Amino acid sequence: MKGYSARAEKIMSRIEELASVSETEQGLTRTFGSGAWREAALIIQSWMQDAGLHAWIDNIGNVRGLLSSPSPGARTLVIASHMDTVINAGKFDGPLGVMMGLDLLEQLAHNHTPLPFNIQLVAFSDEEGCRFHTTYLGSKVLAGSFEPVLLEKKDADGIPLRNVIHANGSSTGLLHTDAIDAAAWLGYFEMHIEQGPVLYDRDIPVGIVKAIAGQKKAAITFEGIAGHAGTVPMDMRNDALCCAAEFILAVESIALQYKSQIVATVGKLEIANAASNVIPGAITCTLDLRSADGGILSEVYDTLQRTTAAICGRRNINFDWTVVQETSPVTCDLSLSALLSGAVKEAGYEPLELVSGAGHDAVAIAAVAPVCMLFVRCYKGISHNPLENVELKDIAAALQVADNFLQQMIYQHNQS
Ligand code: HGY
Ligand code: MN
Ligand code: MN
Repeated sequence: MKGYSARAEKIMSRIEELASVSETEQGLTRTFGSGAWREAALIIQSWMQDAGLHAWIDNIGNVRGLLSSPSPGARTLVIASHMDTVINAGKFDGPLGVMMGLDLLEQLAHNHTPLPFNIQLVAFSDEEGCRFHTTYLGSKVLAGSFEPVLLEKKDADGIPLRNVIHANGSSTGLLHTDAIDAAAWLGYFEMHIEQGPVLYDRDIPVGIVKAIAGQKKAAITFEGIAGHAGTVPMDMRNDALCCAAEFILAVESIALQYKSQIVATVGKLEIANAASNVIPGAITCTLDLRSADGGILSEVYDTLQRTTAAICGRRNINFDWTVVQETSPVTCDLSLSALLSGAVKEAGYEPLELVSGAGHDAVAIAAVAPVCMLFVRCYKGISHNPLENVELKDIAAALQVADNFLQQMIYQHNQS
């Protein structure tokens, strides 16, 4: 179970290969249901099969590889992360966890390690939610919490999710059969880049995730009156963009008041019928609010809604506020995290606990199973950016920790 450097190099070469599978000429973009997404799924499935796993692609596009235990009625440990990306992404966010999981199972299969529990590797099909603006589609199906209403979600071209699933040859009527029954779960383990600067600043290769921040996401539309840029006097305008600008600065200033507990981002803004000589009449933008403290999250969210109403009232602008997603903060399982902490120490590293500001598929799985996560250091914490980078030695360190963790789990279950 050694040879971590060689194993890390194989993982890195697979990550590089997946990074070349993109729906864009320049950069890496691989969103749900695209040709590149389908191509990557087939590549991952073939690697799983070569590793000796029973592999298949389910109806939501998750790529799944199973190592079965000889014990009848054995429960299942899922090791997973996602294969979809944001727009112009880095190559490690998601694929690192899948490729490290594939390596772990490849080793177990190669060594014919008798397993007291099943281990299922999953490459989730849509964690980022970039195409349909709702995240965790793949992990929700696995957890049995996929809401059929999501099938009506439309992408920027007006194509419903339902159609994309059918176009990929899958059946929306069978999505419920792809869930792992709640009683069958043993636990969930995800390896992921930290996407923050702590491990880099502390010069530690790995970290244990204590909790995952809760999120409230909204789409907000500001409706003013479009007009001629040359003829409407300044004090007679209903300029939707100026209203949105005041809203955006209010988001920043309110979040700064809670800066140690919350982050707030307006990541997308669209001007309807934009033209340099037209007073903007309609704006749509997004709000992404996160906190590990559910109370603070709700308090700031409510404050922002009231503030928005006041700004629009003063400016005589109508606004519409639509909730896109709400997820409560998730606490990782204490006993699995304790095992992970022991595995970190056994590998000779300081067991540092971190809260994840980024969302992960573990959030959806936490509803049905105990979850734990191992963070891997990334360059200056940069992520959702082509500059995202991970060093081979840190992949090797994380593999050693993950091996220790799995061996501990196997040992514990053989004792019980
Ligand atoms: O937005 C997130 O936290 C994750 O990258 N989906
Ligand atoms: Mn991710
Ligand atoms: Mn991401």
